[in-house]
Amino acid sequence: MQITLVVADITDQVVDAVVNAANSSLLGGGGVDGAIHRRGGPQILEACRALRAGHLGGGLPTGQAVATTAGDLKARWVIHTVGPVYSRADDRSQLLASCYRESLCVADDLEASTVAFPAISAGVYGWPADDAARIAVSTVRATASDVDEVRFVLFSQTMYDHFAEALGG
Ligand code: AR6
Repeated sequence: MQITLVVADITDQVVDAVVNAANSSLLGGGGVDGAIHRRGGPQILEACRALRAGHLGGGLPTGQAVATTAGDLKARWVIHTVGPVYSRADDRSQLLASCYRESLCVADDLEASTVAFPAISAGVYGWPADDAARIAVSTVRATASDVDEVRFVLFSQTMYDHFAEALGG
C-alpha cells in the first residue's frame, strides 16, 4: 500500500472512496462532514437516513465505519466514520486508530483501491495535530488491506507538515 499526502479539499478528490469525519447521528455537521454533504448532494443524507432507519437506529458508534453512495462527488463511495472527541483526561487513541482500521476494512469490502482520508478528530473534535497525524499514519501502516493508495488530504500546510513528519519518522 502506498501512502500519499496532499494539501487539498477532500471533496475534490478523484478516488474510489472518500472518508467522512462524521458524528454518530450521520445526519451532517460542520468541517469535512458539512463539505461532503454540500458537494455530494442530498443522496448522501438520504442514504444516511436509511441507515438510521435500519440497523444503525442508535447512530454509528465512535470508532466504527459505514459506507454510502458518494452522490455527486467524484468518488464512488463515502465511508463515514466517527472519531472520538479529544480528552486530556481520557486516552481515546485506540478509538481514533479504530476509525482508520474500520474504514480500511469497509474499503476492502467495497473493493476500493484508492481511499482519501481527512485528519479525523483534528478539527471540531480538538485532537492535537501532531498526535492525530502520528496515530493516522502508524495505524494505516499497520493495517493489512488490499487498498493500493491511501491519500491523506490535509486542509492546511501545517497539517501536511505534521503528516509528513509522521510519515518520515
Ligand atoms: N477537506 C479536507 N480537510 C478538511 C475539509 C475539507 N473540505 N474541511 C475541514 N478539513 P473536522 P472532526 C479538516 O472538524 O474533528 C463535524 O461537525 C479540518 O481542518 O471536519 O473529526 C462532524 O459532524 C481538520 O484538520 O472533523 C462532527 O460533529 C480535519 O479536516 C465533527 O465535526 C477534521 O476536522 C467531527 O470533528
